[in-house]
Order: sequence, then C-alpha cells, then structure tokens
Amino acid sequence: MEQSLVFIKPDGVERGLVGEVLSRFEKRMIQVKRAELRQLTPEEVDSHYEEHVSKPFYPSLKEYILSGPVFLMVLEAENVISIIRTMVGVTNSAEAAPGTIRGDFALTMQNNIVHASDSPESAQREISNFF
Ligand code: 3AN
Repeated sequence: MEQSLVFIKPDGVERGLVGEVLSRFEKRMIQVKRAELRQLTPEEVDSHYEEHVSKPFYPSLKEYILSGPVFLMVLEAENVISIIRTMVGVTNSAEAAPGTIRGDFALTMQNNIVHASDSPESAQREISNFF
C-alpha cells in the first residue's frame, strides 16, 4: 500500500469544495487515513515547498497558502500517488483536462486548488512535515 499527502488549498476551503474533492477520492475507493482542517505555519510551508523557496513566485505562493486554513489528508491505496496525480491534473490549471480536479475547479497556475505528492519519497517527507 502506498500513501500520498494531499491538501485542499485555502481558496478551495473558502469556496466550500472540501466535500466535493474528498468525495472524488472516496468514490475512487481511496482510503482516507487522516484528515485535518488547519492553518499551516510559515515554517511548515517553507519545509513543504523546499524546492521552490528560492524561486521568484515563492513569496506569492507562500502568502496564498497561508491566507487561510488548508484541508490536509493522508490517502492510501495501491499506486495512489500516480492515480491521484492523474485525478488532480497538470500544474497549470488553465491547461488541465476537464474531469480532473484542477480542470473542473481552477483556472490559474498558482491557485490550483490542491496539492498532491509526486513521489513516494516526497509523500513520506510531506506526511512527516504535517503529522
Ligand atoms: P504540483 O503542485 O503540480 O506538484 P509544483 O510542485 O511544480 O506543482 O508547484 C507547487 C505549487 O507552486 C503549485 N501547485 C503552484 O501553486 C505553485 N507554482 C508552481 N509553478 C508556479 C509558477 N510558475 N508560477 C506561480 N506558481 C507556481
């Protein structure tokens, strides 16, 4: 069994999309192992986005992620990381296919509604950063 760290970003929470997004995972028979709505700390955000901290878009990304609570989830199934990345869609929501979470609920690169781990190593690091 594999686990992925997924979170719904502040605008998704604010727009009332937690149930909608969670229900897609549940209907796919992905198990919810942990779930928590909370405000992240600046330290958690820096550590989560360690590969992006020196990039020009990072200050704006950090401000966005800290703008309200996020809905954190640890999800589990066989090959769950790639299954969820397919369900989420490409990073730039403007190009995400209809039927994906970003393709249905988001429009821009930064405000792309959800984060989902991209490898088993990232998943392990991200889960221990938040839980
Ligand atoms: P993904 O979330 O699809 O794994 P990453 O890890 O490349 O994509 O990017 C992490 C987050 O950083 C994205 N979800 C997005 O919010 C933001 N981001 C990435 N690239 C850009 C960019 N060029 N401009 C603005 N925000 C970006």
